[in-house]
Order: sequence, then C-alpha cells, then structure tokens
Amino acid sequence: MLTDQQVNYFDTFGYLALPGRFADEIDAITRAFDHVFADPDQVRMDTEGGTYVTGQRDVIPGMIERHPVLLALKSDRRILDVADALLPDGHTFLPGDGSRFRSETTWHVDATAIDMSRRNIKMALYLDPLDRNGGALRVLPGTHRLDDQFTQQVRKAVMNEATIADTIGVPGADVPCWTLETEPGDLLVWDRRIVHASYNNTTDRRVLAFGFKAA
Ligand SMILES: O=C(O)CCC(=O)C(=O)O
Repeated sequence: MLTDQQVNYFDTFGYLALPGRFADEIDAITRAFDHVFADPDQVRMDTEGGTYVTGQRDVIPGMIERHPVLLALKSDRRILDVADALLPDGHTFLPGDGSRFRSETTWHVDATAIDMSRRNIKMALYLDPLDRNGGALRVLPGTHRLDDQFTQQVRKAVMNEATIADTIGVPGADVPCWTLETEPGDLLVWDRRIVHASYNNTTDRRVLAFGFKAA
C-alpha cells in the first residue's frame, strides 16, 4: 500500500523512496543478481560510450526474468501495491534490466523511446550503499511535468553535459538537485520523464531495474 500522501508526493515531485522495502530479502536478491551476472551464457550488452553513461556499464536485459528469486518480485505485493497506487487505471509490466555501472550517468530522462504523454514508472533496487559522494541517484524534482515551463528550461540547461557549464556556470555534478542516498533493500520509484543522473561514482554500482507503464 502507498498512503495518499505518498501518491501525492510522487505526483508532485516525480519520484518516491521506500526505505527498507526489501531489507529482509536483499541478500538473496543480491546473490541471485550476481549469479545471473556470473553465468557466461546470459546475453549481455556493454553500453560503454555514446550515451549519457560516462563509462563502462554491463547490462543484462530482462534480468528480473532470469532467476526465480528475482522473478518472484514481479508478483510481490510490495511491488504491485506501488504499481496499483501510481497507475490506478491498470498497468503493463516492463522487465527492464540489471546493470553493473563502473560509471556515472549525466542528466537524462529514461523516456526517449516511449510515449512521453503517459505515466511510465521505473523501480530500482540498488544493491550497494550509495551516497551523494558516491554515485547515488540524483533527481530534479518536478521535471516529470513536461508541459511545465520550468521543466523545459531545466532540460535545455542540463541535458547536454558538454554545455551545462557554459549555460549555467556549473558542471553537472553541481546542479541543484535532490540526492536519493540508498541502502540495499530500499526501493526507488521514479517517473521515467524526470530528469535524473548520478555523479561521484567510486565503486561498482549494481542495480536491478524494472517498471510498469499505464495500460
Ligand atoms: O543510476 C544511475 O546512474 C541512473 C540509472 C538510469 O537512469 C538508467 O539506467 O537509465
């Protein structure tokens, strides 16, 4: 269940942190994630370069469907309750991916290839502790609202890392934002249209991501 206040928070700011949602299972989830990554037969992509990712990122598409412990999340009430609350008119599951980042991401949205006019939510379990000095996800609250003039101005200013400093005088890492510091077991949820990034990465960042779009 999400409270009315949590739904309002998501509607207003475009993201929600649910600390400790999977604290009890995170060790098993992490083992399953590592097991899939260690399997040489799994199809994987290395998306290094050319995108908003600053360095190496190994990706296994549809990760959640490649191990029974991960697959169980798809029908877990703690996940479905969030999807039901944020997409009350129905939703379709999107299998997402599993990633090992040895990199950061510059300011971007996840919604380039999808219908931007409808809500599409991403859920993420980061499997390593992350803080603002070490690769935690950063968001620009409210920038999921595409028709808003502020959103348009922010997108123009920050979504090209090469020109941010010329435009607003600070590098991407110094753009004012909210940082979602996480412990393993926390569930993060965001609207794929929100502008987000991660900076100051110091380690391997493992993340299991999946989502739902409005039916
Ligand atoms: O953790 C990050 O750097 C952001 C991940 C993300 O937004 C993505 O996978 O597109």
